[in-house]
Amino acid sequence: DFVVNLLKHPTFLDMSYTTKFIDTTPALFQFKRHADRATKLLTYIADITVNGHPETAGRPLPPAGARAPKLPPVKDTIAPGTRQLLEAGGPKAVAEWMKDQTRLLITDTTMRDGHQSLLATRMRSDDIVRAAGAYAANLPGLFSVECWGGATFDVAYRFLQECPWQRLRDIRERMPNILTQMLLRGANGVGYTNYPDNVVTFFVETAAKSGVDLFRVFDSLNWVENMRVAMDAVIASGKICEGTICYTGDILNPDRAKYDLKYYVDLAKDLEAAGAHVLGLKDMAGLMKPAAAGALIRALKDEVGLPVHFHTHDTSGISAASVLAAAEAGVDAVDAAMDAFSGGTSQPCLGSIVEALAHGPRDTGLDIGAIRRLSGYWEGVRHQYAAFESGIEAPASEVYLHEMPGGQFTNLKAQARSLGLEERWHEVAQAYADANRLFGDIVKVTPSSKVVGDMALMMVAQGLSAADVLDPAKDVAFPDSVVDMMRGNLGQPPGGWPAAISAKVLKGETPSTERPGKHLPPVDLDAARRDLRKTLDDEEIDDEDLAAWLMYPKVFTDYRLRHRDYGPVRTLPTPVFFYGMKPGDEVSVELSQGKTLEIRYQTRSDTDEQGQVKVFFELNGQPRSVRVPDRS
Ligand code: BTN
Ligand code: 3PY
Ligand code: ZN
Repeated sequence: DFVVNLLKHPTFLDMSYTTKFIDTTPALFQFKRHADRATKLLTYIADITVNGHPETAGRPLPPAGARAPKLPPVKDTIAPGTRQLLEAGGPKAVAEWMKDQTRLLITDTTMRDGHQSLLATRMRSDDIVRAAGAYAANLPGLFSVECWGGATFDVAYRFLQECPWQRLRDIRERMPNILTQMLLRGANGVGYTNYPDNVVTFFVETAAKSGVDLFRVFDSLNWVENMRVAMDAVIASGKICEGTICYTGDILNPDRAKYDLKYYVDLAKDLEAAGAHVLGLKDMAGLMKPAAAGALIRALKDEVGLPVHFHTHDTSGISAASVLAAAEAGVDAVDAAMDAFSGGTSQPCLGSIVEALAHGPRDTGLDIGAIRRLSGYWEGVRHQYAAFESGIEAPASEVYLHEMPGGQFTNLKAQARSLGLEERWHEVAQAYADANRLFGDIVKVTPSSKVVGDMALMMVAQGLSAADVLDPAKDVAFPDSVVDMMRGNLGQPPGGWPAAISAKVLKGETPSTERPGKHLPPVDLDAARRDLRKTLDDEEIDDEDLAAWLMYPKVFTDYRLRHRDYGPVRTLPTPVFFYGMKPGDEVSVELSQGKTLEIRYQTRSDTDEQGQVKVFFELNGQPRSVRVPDRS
């Protein structure tokens, strides 16, 4: 029962189950509310220095002697790129241009899926934005840079205490020539549930204004009906709509006939008819074997008029072979991650794909030296996040059994650990496969993948087999997410939900088979903005804030309340943010253009009778001290 309660606990459900000291001691920072930004930052640094950061406690440290990530020399001119094509000719011109290229077009996913899949999405804006100018100048021939959406949106607010919109605007400003790409979960936006149509539309409009050029839109059950609102909003905004198929099963395996070649080709035609400019082929778990990639892409190129953009994950270790097969079959663009952020649950290796195709018909034309040098920067960045490494040591063919998306794998492993099931991981993997079959063999990608994961953890924790789950004589307490999905609140899978599991979960309740958004009343945006302003003591609420709050009311307000206390912590270097400072350390922090703080840590006092520690700094040459509670 402990496990069922935990699985049903709201913080577990919304994925904020990481314990955070600050949530349990809200009064801690109250008195600093009106302090200036520098004092807030010094207090934050002092607190982390004395008490550590809750997210890195007990986790591996960055390698001893790791040096700060160093950017390569950046060329002093920025050549025009795909962004200029979009501006000059609009999305259809970009699509036509894609089809005209003989070279293979490359998307770099490092800033989104790369760290989402390898480092629990924890990469901070400071490390990302710093690289954007080098991409613009040194790699202007990239097709796009995936840098926004998916899990990066809520993780920025929730765990990094920074604004994802500012990240987007900063990237856009420094990288004006390459398309920025985001991952949008259709009617689920960047969240885990269906939102009202006008909320989805408002989010897309705001993202388009703040700098997204290409929206990869998918639905977690491949239900095109549930993608239209998001796709229409992208099309209306003048940006590129990449209508996306999620790939599951195995088109080569007659036992997986539910997802055969015809299924995917029909889906592609539906997406083309729905107005997609580009066809996305999203292999989120890395299941597309090389021969399948060749056959599927040949069929799509033959039967659909759209350029095809292939995305995969390297969990199996052979995804680069699929990319090469796709290239051979005529795919227009593929995703890859910079070498230092590639492999494993992430994308295949960008530099190696460029090398493999060099001097052949699909030569990417990218500068391999520029790629190596930028990857050197990313290597330094990755070292800073050792605390978030998953510890996966080798490729795993087990992925073909469980079919977990790369972005979920490490997350589910962490959940299993928090339930004391880490040693039973292979049972979790088997249960995940069993749960998938119970649900009728569905597409597993956020948010449907989370439901299958919840179900798998429950089955392992309670020792239930698939037969036990269906046994009418056995009372099973299903996770709330499972009940929600069976009610129809994530939409409909091909063929509907199996009667057996539906009846057992819903106990006679009639599920909805309509599009969830059809029944969600529109949100009054003006009233919502006024309410939010009231909650935040009349602080200014712009469209970006409102769009965030509509999807994540608690996550967003908590972020804003913490911001009053911590100040602009996004400006701190990553090691300082996660580990504080050591005596003699000195950092330079750019608060805004032209306003820089030189912060030098000197020393700290012993803990006094009130449990407080006094921490001594030099701020721009002047002595300053702050007091923080010792909770260590
Ligand atoms: C977050 O984890 O919500 C954002 C990072 C800030 C965590 C701070 S560090 C100072 C204070 N002490 C904690 O244990 N948490 C907050
Ligand atoms: C996400 O939705 O965050 C994903 O990465 C799905 O693959
Ligand atoms: Zn992915």
